[in-house]
Amino acid sequence: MRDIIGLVLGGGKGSRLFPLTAQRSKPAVPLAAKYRLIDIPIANCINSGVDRIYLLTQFNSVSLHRHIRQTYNFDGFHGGFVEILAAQQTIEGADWYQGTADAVRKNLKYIQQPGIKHVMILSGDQLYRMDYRDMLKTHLDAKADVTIGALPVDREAAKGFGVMQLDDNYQVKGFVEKPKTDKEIDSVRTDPAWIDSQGIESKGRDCLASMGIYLFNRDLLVELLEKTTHEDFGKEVFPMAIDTKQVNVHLFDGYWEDIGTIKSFYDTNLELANPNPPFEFYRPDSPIYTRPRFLPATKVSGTYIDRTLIADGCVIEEGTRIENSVIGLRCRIGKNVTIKNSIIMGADYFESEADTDKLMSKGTPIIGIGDGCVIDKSIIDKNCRLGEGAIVAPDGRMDADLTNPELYIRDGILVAPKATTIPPGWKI
Ligand code: ADQ
Ligand code: ADP
Repeated sequence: MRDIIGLVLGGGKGSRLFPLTAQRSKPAVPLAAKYRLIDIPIANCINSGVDRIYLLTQFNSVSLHRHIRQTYNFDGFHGGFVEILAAQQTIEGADWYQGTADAVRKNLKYIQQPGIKHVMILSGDQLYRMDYRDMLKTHLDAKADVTIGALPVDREAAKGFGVMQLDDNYQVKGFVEKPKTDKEIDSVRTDPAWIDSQGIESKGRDCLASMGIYLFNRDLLVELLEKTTHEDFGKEVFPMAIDTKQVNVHLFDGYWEDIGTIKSFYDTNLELANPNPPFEFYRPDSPIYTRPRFLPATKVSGTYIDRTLIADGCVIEEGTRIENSVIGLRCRIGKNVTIKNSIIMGADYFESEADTDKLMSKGTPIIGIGDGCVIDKSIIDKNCRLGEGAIVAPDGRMDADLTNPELYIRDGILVAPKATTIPPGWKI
């Protein structure tokens, strides 16, 4: 694996995860109580022996930089690194990455360094565990130019992906990005019997979806990007490359979720709080890493808690009830609070007693969830202040932008952006 580098595509405009991406770049969005999105592809790289990793992102938020710097330190003998390649500091400028291929093109100089033969291109917003060594083996055995991770999906799901069709030599001969009509899907359909013949139960699935995981021969990648102005891999690069290059697939049938929208992010996080979650963050042979923090254990008293993940450094007081939820780092949850079906991301820091005394004397809520609050179907980003007795829930609304306080409802989920203050007694 010494001749491979990993390139993680850390986010376009981030609009599908807004407002979680309002103040931070997408890779820094907190996940599963104590991780961040970027920890997933980086862990897969490290556990597969890919230890030279570039992270392409649109803006380099302070929290992303701190997280990478404090988490991923390789020793000097090892030669590994994780480096952030940010398009720029803000989203308005001219150098914004225009698409996935354009983002890679703008960083070709890093790929062209000596000793690199293969480039692994990964998405920054997916939850899965994969050993990329298996994918490299598939790629080398087939003497392929490019290998694409492929997941069998049904026709309905296929509409959200790049869909591939293979010829008799297992090479990709058809590629349609996000097919809309049945006719388009039929044009790239795969016989389920073929999927069964590969040792994967097709269970009615008749499409091969691109997982957005690409292994390129370095020189070919450079050639494809230098000779064209294609902006996107799925929309332009692959549909063109399949005519002239050997594009293969690496089949995968494990747990894999795209977490690039508020709805999928919410559903995936809550699924992780189940007693038997579909994805385990800890596995001795391939753990997911994150920043080591020196936080005290969580303190809980007189509380009913069910199907919930709770991170370190929280204080949860009496009479509180928490169900089917994710509670992030340093959460302060007051008395007689009800939290259901929600993600509370926690806080970046603990407020001192002097600070909280001052805030309370002015009637400003302190960071955390005030006594008597009720929270349902919501995502409360970090450092929010919920005043006593606030009722935070979408109240049946599906999509709305609220002001004063600034809150957003997306797909029936209420989202409070980072550091929002919700006054005591507030309700929608
Ligand atoms: P999408 O996920 O819709 O489809 P895209 O929006 O291009 O594709 O995102 C791919 C990854 O690149 C994501 O991690 C995204 O955040 C990141 N990204 C997007 N634009 C970027 C930019 N300008 N700069 C940096 N990073 C950027 C893709 C493929 C499909 C495939 C699905 C699988 O196009 O063929 O089926 O991924 O999820
Ligand atoms: P995480 O712990 O989730 O990785 P961050 O990296 O965003 O969170 O920030 C956590 C650390 O940053 C805290 O331990 C603290 O040292 C510092 N920090 C961030 N914001 C503040 C703030 N407003 N005041 C004081 N310290 C802060």
